Amino acid sequence: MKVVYSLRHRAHHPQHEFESSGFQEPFEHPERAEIIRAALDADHRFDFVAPDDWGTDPIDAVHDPGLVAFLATAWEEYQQSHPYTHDVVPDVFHLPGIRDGMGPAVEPTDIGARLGWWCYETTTPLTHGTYDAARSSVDVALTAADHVVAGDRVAYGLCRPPGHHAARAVYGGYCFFNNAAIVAQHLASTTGGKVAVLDVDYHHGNGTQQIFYDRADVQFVSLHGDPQRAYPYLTGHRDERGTGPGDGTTSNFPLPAEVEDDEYLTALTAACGEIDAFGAESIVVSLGLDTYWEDPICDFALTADGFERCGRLVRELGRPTVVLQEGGYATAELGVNALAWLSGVLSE
Ligand code: OKP
Ligand code: ZN
Repeated sequence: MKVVYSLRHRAHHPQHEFESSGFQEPFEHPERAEIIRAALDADHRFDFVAPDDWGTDPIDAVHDPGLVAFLATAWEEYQQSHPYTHDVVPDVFHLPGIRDGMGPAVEPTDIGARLGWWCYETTTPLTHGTYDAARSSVDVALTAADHVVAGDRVAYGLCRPPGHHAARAVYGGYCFFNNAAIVAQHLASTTGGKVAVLDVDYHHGNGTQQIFYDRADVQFVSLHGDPQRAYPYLTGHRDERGTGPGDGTTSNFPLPAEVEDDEYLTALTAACGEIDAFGAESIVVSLGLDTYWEDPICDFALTADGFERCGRLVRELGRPTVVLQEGGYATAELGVNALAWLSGVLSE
């Protein structure tokens, strides 16, 4: 299996994460990707390839072009008023209630205010190298997709930073550009066939769902912690099924805390059934490993053996598959867990 990896991910390395009313050590840090790289590198079944440069057009195909333009210069612009700031974070957010009944807001010109226009929460700092790392994550994802278009049954993009919380015109949740959505759009437009995004990260992929919510040709299927208790709280309920031409092309499986392998695999079997019924010709997997029992910020209870079984189920769908890394914060176990999931998807 091809593994697409770039060391440019390391340029995104926040010092702090403002979460639960305090500064934490960032959960989303460079070591995550390096642990996975080392585990796959030591296994002869994986061939490492470097990403190509895809430019910004595939990003602008799913995001507001203003988002790319903003992220390209925001960190440097912020230094002019706040020199030597390592982690740039918004402090005033664009919530619709501010102008309730007074018509829509217009984008401010102040850089601090623009941060809260494009970003929706406080745990996703911009650093000096964030834009470069986020661009490389997209390149990694698209290059993995390209190998699948060229005939590989499956390819893995070791994306970092992750992408599935980035919506059309806002970033957040450790995500800047929605790697999975960019790949799904690329596959839909280059192959002309139906595409399914299967999101198995613990957190609901609100960004991917939103981008394709009215689309008949791209399905979004997600298993995740119930938004009643789990980030991002506002999306991922069972009754969110798509809209307009996309009515029925979104499927959500919110799950209870402490869910174990067997119960999870039952839900995943149902999710795969929906993909089969939709008639997807290719599949993009948003692979979060934060469903692991020891994950420090989540509450599922999957094991490495469960991950292997999950990979097998996806394999049984028998479609060309692009697997993209999303979350997973039990750092020491990430290599073993990625290896387990990918071994499952490689099985015969
Ligand atoms: C990214 B991915 C809640 C803070 C939530 C953001 C979590 C982003 C997860 N108090 N912090 O889906 O793994
Ligand atoms: Zn997650």
